[in-house]
Amino acid sequence: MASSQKNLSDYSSKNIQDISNKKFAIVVSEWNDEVTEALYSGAYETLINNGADRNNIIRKNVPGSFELTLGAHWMAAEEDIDAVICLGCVIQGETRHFDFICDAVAQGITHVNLKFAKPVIFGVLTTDNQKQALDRAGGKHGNKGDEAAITAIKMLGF
Ligand code: DLZ
Repeated sequence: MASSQKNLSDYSSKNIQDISNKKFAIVVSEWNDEVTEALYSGAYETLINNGADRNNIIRKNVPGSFELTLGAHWMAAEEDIDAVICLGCVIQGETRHFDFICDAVAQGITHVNLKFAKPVIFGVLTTDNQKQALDRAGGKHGNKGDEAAITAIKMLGF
């Protein structure tokens, strides 16, 4: 297991369960793809390391983080999907675009959670620059993709 990959037991002894029959959708934003691909690798490997079946992990791409909400909605609407993990990276620019995207995706994902009563995980980095993002996508601050996967597993054990 790579050093950035986590098992559930690294975080907590609670909610450990068999996820071999659980079906996951991972929705990945293509913006800042160096970061989001690293988040995806972390999330995917963490699901596998905790017992998920690779045939039960579906990946879908969306153009940007703003589209994560609709991508998550489409996946959560599938009856056989147990949890959705949304991965994105929004980097502060010179305009207020950052604020609009961050607010929209946070509220949108919250709404999808409640509409479908399924875990829909907010694995979106919101950083000042790319370095901060890479530090959190397998760098010195770990991998938020791992944490998003662990969060999904823990919520399935609720
Ligand atoms: C337009 C835009 C900008 C400026 N920055 C980002 C970003 O840092 N991260 C991200 O995921 N997406 C960005 N986008 C694209 C928007 O999320 C969205 O795809 C477009 O506004 C079209 O709806």
